[in-house]
Amino acid sequence: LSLVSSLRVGLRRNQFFIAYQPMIDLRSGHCVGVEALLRWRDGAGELVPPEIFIPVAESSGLIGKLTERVIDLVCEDAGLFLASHPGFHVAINLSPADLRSTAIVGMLDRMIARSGALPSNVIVEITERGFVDKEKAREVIAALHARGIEVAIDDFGTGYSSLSYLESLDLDFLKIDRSFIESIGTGAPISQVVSHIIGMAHNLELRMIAEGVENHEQAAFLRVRGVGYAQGWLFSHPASFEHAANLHRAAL
Ligand code: G
Ligand code: G
Ligand code: MN
Ligand code: NA
Repeated sequence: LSLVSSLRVGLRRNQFFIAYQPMIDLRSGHCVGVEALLRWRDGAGELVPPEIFIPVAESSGLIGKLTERVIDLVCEDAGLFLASHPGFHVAINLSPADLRSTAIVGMLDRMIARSGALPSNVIVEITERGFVDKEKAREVIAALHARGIEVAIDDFGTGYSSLSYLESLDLDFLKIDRSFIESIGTGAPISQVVSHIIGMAHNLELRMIAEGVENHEQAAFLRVRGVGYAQGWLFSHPASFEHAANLHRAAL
């Protein structure tokens, strides 16, 4: 069976689920949201990494169905909690193809209507990887903003034409890629880049979410430079939604 047909089977047989990685407010240390990370346990019971199946879904045209499934799963797992926690965020990863039409806006509208969540509960993460139609992307982002849904640029600095995208798209958050966070405190040339990215985000008035924070030194470095939010193994691995909800409740 090809990977594409296995993906189709996986959709039919509900082999997909979401791991939620807590997002921490670096000033308070509280869990203020999650990123939804798609997981696939295939017919043989193996966990297939998203780095393998997302590109296949993208190139085969299945990604729209997969994104729709992610939104449905988030609604099931988190809908009730979101409806009663207006300040809590759930970040959903979109593929570049999801920004080629406004269908994604309808999917998110339905999720919000069904769950009673507020648009302000939702962040969508976009990536410049494979971006084609920038005008359409701007239209989709404008429609999301009109509802109060915020937009983050993911994997920043790992793609190409990053700077021109930052300037020309109306964004709310910049996610600092793990590859930059790893370099903090190592003295490696790349470690200089983190400070530049942070300065640039401040200039553009973008809030920041650091990815892959693994130790206190990295967290402190980011906090003193005004990075608001972080994810990473220092705080929590991706886990069940309940795990993140408990972290949030524990902080209250
Ligand atoms: O935690 P993890 O190994 O799952 O993430 C691997 C990559 O897969 C990340 O780049 C992440 O952005 C991507 N990814 C995870 N979930 C989704 C999803 O629901 N949709 C898309 N398009 N990408 C995802
Ligand atoms: O959407 P994105 O490209 O950011 O996907 C995040 C990926 O990074 C996921 O695969 C997730 O499991 C992984 N990850 C999350 N936190 C850490 C961390 O602290 N260290 C490392 N090495 N990987 C992490
Ligand atoms: Mn992401
Ligand atoms: Na990323």
